[in-house]
Amino acid sequence: MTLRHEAPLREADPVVARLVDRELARQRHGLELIASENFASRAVIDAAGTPLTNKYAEGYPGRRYYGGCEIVDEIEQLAIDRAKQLFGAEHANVQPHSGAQANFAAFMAVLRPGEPLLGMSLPHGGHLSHGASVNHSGVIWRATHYGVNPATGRIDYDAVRDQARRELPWLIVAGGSAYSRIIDFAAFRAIADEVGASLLIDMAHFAGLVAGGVHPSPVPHAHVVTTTTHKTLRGPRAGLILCGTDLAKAVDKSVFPGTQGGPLEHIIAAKAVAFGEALTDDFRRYARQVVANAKALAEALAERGFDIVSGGTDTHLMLVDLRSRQLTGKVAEQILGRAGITVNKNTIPDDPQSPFVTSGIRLGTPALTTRGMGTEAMRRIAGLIDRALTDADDAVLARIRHEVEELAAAFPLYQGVPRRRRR
Ligand code: DSN
Repeated sequence: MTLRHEAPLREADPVVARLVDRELARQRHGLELIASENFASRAVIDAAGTPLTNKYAEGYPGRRYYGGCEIVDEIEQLAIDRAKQLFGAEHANVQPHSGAQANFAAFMAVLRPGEPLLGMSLPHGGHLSHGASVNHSGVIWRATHYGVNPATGRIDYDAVRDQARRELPWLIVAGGSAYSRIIDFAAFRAIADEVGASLLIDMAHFAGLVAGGVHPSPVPHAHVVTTTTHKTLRGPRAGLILCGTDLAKAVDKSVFPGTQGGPLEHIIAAKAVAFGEALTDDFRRYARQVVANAKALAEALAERGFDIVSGGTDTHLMLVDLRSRQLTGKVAEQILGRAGITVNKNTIPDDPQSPFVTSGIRLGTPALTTRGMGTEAMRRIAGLIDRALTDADDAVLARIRHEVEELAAAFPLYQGVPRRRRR
């Protein structure tokens, strides 16, 4: 092996190393309010960056298509066992590379192409992979969508029942990426049972809150539960499927060989680490604080005159309707970005603007809570957001950016990841 092959990134490829440094600095010095992002622990990142990436392991523990899998078998089994314990599930498939991959495999396990599904509409807070027309799920399956009640910003379960009776879907999908209220899983199951549909809950956004015991679990209600592992759950960027033993074989076959080849065992090791972390009391405290912070941020923004869709939040996220401020989501995202506050523009229910412009922004507290911020910091951040969106003058934004950097510095991130010294 050449010396170069053994060299650390900084020496082997300074161009990439410098870009990684710049991204780390961006994460350290700004305020991360994207609701789907978080800061994985050093242990999760370490596990993801291991020589496990070298190993092919198509198949499942004890049933692989390659030799030399005895150690990755133990790793994958550990991840499976921890996922089952964490969520009280009968079966876990830890191989999906992402949430969208998990959804595709789970849909294929319970539906054939062309069959009807009913999911939450993307502009009302659903997800692309739930049958949106621009996603292959909307091409492969006959998808129809329910939304939220425009007056309340909440799911109207009677309206969903009426729609299900009309459409007769074979799969009902609940969960999404911009719905801030606790979903009534029992109501969805009753609707699914009435029309003879399977029920899939995508808990990608709130999985960490379920794990931390501050949000009801969809597992007892759904036939299949899918999730990402990197949002509130704070693991590596990847996916997970949970189901009962009745669907275990169909789900496993649908992930491999149905939709994926070799599993990413380095990421599965990182999932095992994250599931282990999520089983601790520390994580339960973290999940409680995520929700308390979201409520504090939503309340402080509302006090400053911002319209929060549905009037608040039960979870880690909120959707801010900016129409009363005469701002689009696109412009607000850019202004806040200049102040060092990272958010994403987001459609609001029945948005008059296009998805590239939007009338809202989505804010979430998982990442800042990981840094140790509490409700006082949230109130301060609401003030910074208000000032930036009231007067987007360069000098004002520069002053706010300075305050953002001060606040970020008071809650250090990845202190143990210093620049490596040259040998
Ligand atoms: N992109 C994710 C989110 O931001 O919610 C969903 O896939």
